[in-house]
Amino acid sequence: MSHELYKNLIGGQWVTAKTGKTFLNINPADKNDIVGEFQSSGAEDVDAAVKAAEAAYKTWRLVPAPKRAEILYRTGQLLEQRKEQYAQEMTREMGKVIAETRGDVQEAIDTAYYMAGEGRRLFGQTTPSELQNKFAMSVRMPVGVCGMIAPWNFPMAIPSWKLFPALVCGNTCVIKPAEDTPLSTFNLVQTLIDAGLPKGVVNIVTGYGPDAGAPIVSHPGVRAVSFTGSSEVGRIVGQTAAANFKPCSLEMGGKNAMIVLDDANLDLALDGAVWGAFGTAGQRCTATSRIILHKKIAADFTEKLVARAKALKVGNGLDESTEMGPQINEQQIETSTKYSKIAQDEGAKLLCGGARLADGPYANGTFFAPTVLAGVKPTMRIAQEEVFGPVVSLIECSSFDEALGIANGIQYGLSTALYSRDVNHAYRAMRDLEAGITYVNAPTIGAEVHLPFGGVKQTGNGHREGGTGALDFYTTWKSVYVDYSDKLQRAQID
Ligand code: UN1
Repeated sequence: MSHELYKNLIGGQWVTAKTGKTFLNINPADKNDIVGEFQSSGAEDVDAAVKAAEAAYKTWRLVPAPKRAEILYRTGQLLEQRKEQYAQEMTREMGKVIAETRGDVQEAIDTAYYMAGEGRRLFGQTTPSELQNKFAMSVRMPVGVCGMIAPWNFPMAIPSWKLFPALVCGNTCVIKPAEDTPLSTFNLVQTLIDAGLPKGVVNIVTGYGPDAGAPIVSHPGVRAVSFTGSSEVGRIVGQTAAANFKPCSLEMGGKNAMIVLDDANLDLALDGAVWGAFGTAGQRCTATSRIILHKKIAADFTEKLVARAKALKVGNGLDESTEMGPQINEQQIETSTKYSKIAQDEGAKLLCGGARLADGPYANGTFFAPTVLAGVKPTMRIAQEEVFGPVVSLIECSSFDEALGIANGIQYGLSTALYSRDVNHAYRAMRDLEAGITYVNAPTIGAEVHLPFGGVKQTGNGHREGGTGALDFYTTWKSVYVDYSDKLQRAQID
């Protein structure tokens, strides 16, 4: 089967990498289906992309923000028209089911409209001056060239969280999509171009992280870095950025807990657990990977969850009736297999799954069976470490206080959920769960783009994507004083 060759986008031109090397983008549901061939870029390619972004910045920063926003509105409209095509292509490269890839494109559409609205706000502040006939204000200024490193699990939504706020604020960008899912970033950026984005404002460089991502982080021309991925890589990105005094936004791992108390609506909690743990085949940083069950309802809930997990239809995500697609690649299969084994070695009980699906329709893909582990203790590795697969651990508790302690007893703090009918419990969850996101009577996944997204502890470094937090990252405050007294006025002295 022939496939298309994609090139880097630098200064509005499609160019091959200086390395002369390429890599293949493979459909995880069918390894014989090659989605495309992409450039394996290196430092030289990154340097050219940064220079193009620096050149474009000179004019882009002067385009009025409402005009920059018009391009985002048109991008939103075009994405609506192209939603089905882009969703199909995303399922082909990433594997998640078509309903979810439509949702991924929808998240980019929502972000386009939300950030376009900011073009007519981008509010600053006026503040009284301590001196007469002097005016003081703080205005948001763009940062400059922003470097972006995106993950494979939300191949269009997450690049849109990074690109759209950066653009409306007047920055130019160099983005490196994940190696497993570059096509969706190409589709997103092509849409921006079709909507009127000038040349060089967004540049794409594809390739392997250490070769193409690292030079973005360390390049002196890149003024801010936004990274979504593992905590392991995020630590390196953060340290490199810090060594160069660059603002750096890190969104990393999770080990998200759902607490189900004995006063919960159990059917609702069950629906939430299935969606939270097995949606996107567990490959969300917000995925439910620990379910903390009150012992009074544990047996009943466990039995029903296992029945639901076993009944899930796993397969090619392009089939509308499929409920769970493949894992992204062999490495993720290895991780899910390894952790299923570690859990059992630690004393957990495997109730279903725990292994790759390799027969018949699964033979050419990277499919893993929905996995439920019971009898998990909070200190076990399976309860502490991120798997990023369809593997969920059940932990029993005797009280709400104990559940809160277990939920908080990890290094991560992204998303959390509580199922309870008691309003007092709901407010305590809001206050006491150590996480960037808490849901009450809803699963740990499904954040909306106009609210801050991010986490505490080793999940992030304090920045937020989504909401106005994104504007804080992609702008820098400038304080401006205008003295109209026609004389020297000395602050703190006169
Ligand atoms: C991620 O898992 O990296 O909240 C992002 C959610 C989605 C975004 C997840 N809207 O589950």
